[in-house]
Amino acid sequence: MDKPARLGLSLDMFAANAKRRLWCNAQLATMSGHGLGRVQDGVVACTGGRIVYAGASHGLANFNAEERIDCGGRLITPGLIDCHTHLVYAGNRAQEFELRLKGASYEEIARAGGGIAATVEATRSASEDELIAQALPRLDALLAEGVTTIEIKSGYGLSFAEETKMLRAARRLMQQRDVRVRTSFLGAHMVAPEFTSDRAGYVAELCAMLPRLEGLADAVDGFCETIAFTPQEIAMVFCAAASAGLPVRLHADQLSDGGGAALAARFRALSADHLEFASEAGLEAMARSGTVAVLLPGAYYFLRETHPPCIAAMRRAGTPIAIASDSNPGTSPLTSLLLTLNMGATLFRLQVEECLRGVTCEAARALGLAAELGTLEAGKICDLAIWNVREPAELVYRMGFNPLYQRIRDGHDC
Ligand code: DI6
Ligand code: FE
Repeated sequence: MDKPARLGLSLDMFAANAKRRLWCNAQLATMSGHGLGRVQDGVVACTGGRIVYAGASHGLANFNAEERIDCGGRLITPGLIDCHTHLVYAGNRAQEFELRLKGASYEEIARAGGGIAATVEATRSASEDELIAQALPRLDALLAEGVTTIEIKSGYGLSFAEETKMLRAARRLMQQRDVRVRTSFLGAHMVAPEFTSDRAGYVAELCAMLPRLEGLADAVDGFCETIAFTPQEIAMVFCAAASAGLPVRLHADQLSDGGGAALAARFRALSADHLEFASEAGLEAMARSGTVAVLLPGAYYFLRETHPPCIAAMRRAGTPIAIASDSNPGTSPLTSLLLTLNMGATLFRLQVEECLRGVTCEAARALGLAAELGTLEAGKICDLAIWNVREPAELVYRMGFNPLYQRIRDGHDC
């Protein structure tokens, strides 16, 4: 049970992609339907990188496998999806962390020129290759725990050239590692230093950037907060995103209730993220628009300046819930999705199935990829995580322990 997870590109991936492979003698958490979709004595069959069957072994008919993989009773889940990260950036903010330990608040540090601005300076000074080199160890930590898809935001460049540098670096990670990357344009993270006395000018500039991204971003994100952008400013960016044909998502109601949840719902955002201060009406509007609530317990834990989001209101409203690392240098220097699950359960009192759905099917939905990823179902891309555990709860319960046995992406070992 102790085979180390292999990282990097597997050389035979192209040949393996076409293969008819069968994983048998496994427990499954398919994540289809409403719960964990548990199957004892399950199998997953795959052809051409797609699942053709996932379920009880006795239900599989006429599959002529070229390769049969005995899983020894291990648990198979969909490959994990980290649907909110700021993985690409330069430098770190350990010194700010020390200031915060001495009593300074996040907002005080931001207003004094630290915070996001400090990372913007470091990121602008780094080349695209340097950004990749600095992101890789963080990415490797996530992949080692079964992540197969990751969302990465820009937002530390704040000019067209610097934002697109970040997005290109994020996309190029797919050439360096066996992972699927989805990118979000987060130019509306902070007003660029060149525009501090011309906020409206910066927002107009952002809107003008969107049609020029040329496929580098899969979505447009924004930071709606007293220390960042107002709902009116975000609405302008979202209108420009709609014109450019890009879906939106929002950092909403993290430090105060700015009506971000309702704003996201109004624009039918894929997700609204954080939501510590979201109103019940906002969460209800999100449920109606199918906007996923992405919870980020790492930021809540690390900042210690907020209260937990109101999970009870989300459950009452039926708001879909995902959970993500928010990996970033300022508020969540976290590169473990398994620890994120544990934090979701211990800090937010999420149930095991809410946590696991939050990094599989609901995370896929938050990225607009629910038709392709996030469950073990016929027709979906065959991204799997095979674990040295028997019970799904073990993935949430442990802290700082990695039971990954094997990662499978597009049907091949990686
Ligand atoms: N909310 C956050 O928690 C991060 N960005 C955002 O919009 C913080 C990013 C940072 O402090 O560098
Ligand atoms: Fe974030």
